[in-house]
Amino acid sequence: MILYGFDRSPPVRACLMTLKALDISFEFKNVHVMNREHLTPEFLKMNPIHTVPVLEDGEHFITDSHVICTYLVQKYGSEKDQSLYPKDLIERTVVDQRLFFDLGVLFVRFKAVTAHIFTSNKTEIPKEKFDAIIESYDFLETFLDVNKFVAGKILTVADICCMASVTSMTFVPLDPCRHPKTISWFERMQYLPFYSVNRTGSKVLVDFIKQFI
Ligand SMILES: N[C@@H](CCC(=O)N[C@@H](CS)C(=O)NCC(=O)O)C(=O)O
Repeated sequence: MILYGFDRSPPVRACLMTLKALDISFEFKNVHVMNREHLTPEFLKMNPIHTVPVLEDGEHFITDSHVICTYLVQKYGSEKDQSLYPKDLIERTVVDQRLFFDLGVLFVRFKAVTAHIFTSNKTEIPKEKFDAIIESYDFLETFLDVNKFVAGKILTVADICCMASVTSMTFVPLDPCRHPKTISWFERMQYLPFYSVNRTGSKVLVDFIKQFI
């Protein structure tokens, strides 16, 4: 099995954490987006929409981190690991909702900042983009106000995907008065054994973004 990506990318780190949580061995092939390595004919054959991560498993190429993480649990997770993507329809639907929340809200608001940095010729990042990130923290806080994890009482791939995004957005700090439950979740997640593979890439990315703030 091969994972293509680079560790500054939040979705790639979500897959790295899931692979580690499941104790799966794999090969990591660096595809550096900043060097446009995702636009080569070979990469476009694997993923025509030219995003990382891509997972190669046998003859299959699987794209989108959320899909990759749920695929990995279902195909390679032990019986105990299945709780990361519960089989119960309602529990799974809540996990899916949070995965789509990461895909459509957290990651999009993160990407609005990086897109500005890369396309605006270094002009100031508009305040609305930071406000949108704070609002996405508010949404997370409502999920975590009723449950210890983002999709319920137990850890799931939704926590892993959301964590990869939130650690990439810490150039906008969580507010202890406004987001106490999110801060507590954030701290707890960092103690989990698989978290180590998220650390370096997220720090390099956040330090890079901070230069523009
Ligand atoms: N929803 C996708 C988003 C992937 C994504 O946008 N990755 C960025 C890197 S963080 C990328 O590959 N950008 C290059 C491009 O869109 O051309 C996922 O979760 O895998």
